[in-house]
Amino acid sequence: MNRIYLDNNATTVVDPRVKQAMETYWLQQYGNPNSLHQFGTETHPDMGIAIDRIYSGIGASDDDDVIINGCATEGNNTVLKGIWTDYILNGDKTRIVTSLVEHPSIAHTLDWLETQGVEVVRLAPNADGLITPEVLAEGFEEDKTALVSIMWANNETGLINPVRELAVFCRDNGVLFHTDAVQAVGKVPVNLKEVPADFLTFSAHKFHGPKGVGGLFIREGRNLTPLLHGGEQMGGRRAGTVNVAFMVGMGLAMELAVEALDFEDLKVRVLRDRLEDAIASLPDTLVLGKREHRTPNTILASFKGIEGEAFLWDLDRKGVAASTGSACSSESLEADATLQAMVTDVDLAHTAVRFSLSRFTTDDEIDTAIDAVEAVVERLRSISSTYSNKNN
Ligand code: 7TS
Repeated sequence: MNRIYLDNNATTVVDPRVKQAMETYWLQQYGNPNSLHQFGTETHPDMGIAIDRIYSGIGASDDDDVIINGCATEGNNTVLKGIWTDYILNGDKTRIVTSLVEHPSIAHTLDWLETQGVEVVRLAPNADGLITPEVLAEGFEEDKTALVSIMWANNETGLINPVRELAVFCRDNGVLFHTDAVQAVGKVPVNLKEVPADFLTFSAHKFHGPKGVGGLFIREGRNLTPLLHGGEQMGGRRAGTVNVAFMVGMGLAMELAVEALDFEDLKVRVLRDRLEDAIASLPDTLVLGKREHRTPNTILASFKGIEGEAFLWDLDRKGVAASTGSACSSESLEADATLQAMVTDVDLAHTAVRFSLSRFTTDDEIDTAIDAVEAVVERLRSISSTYSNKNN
């Protein structure tokens, strides 16, 4: 059975060109880039190309910093804990403003910072599921607020926040702004020349790069105490020997993802819409979030009367991989915080399933996935007493 992967918001397949570009760093160019001998220095040109690709991919300027790190979780922790150290512990601010629908790498870090005395304001999205400047204005007191951290695109719904407006609002009010752009890079244009964010995080494995490498953009002149102290790598902003292979892989993956943005917007969107239309045409089914507000690859659907986990297991047996919201919270088998914040109907929160496509998803795969979804819905509803009682 050919397996079909529709869980690209959890992670993506590495682009074969990226894998190829990384191969030389295991057995040939394995030097430490900080070493003075040739083994070390011969890695520099490729690292320079990777950095150029990354800067150009997100529209960073030469004077900005982009720290290559281990993952977006690290980037998010670096920002939040750095802000705490620099502006709350050693400053006169008290508050970090965020949303109720952030990834656990933001939400749980802020839960911990709250135990350390940080005042955390968690904004509920508006009726469209978005955090707008109007929503932000409610939790915002510029004298108290050290940082606003709002994700660019949500990993579960695909909803895209108006990040440019949020960043402008923060800049105009003299407050630092961070955005977790993990689900935006490679799906929608991310241009830091147009979006005046101070900090931005991304992760290579969400755009067909390797797992275990990410990046943190820090705009020129912004202070941020490092999370990892040690050597002088990354200009002293993140210690630890640079993983050259992964950095090179991320650089190429970024360039390829940016090149494929039009394809993402046209081809991936068409496939997504076809799957979404088929899902939405099933009885008692709901897709969350307006299409025009979402990334082109994501569907979060709720099938009334069917537990999300039961749906996934059945679908997996038919060779189709999807997920219940975020893989980072799916082990709990509970509806996660994002869904609870997004939907008022508890039933809905327990029945939501995420389908996320990529530029490697094919027409045939979508045909097969549609057949599988229809068959699973029919089977599970036929055995679900809750559903039949409600509908008789
Ligand atoms: N931020 C967002 C918005 C994410 O979607 C994820 C991963 C991360 C941060 C963490 O990235 P990492 O580089 O540390 O792995 N999101 C998901 C998901 O939705 N399902 O599995 C992982």
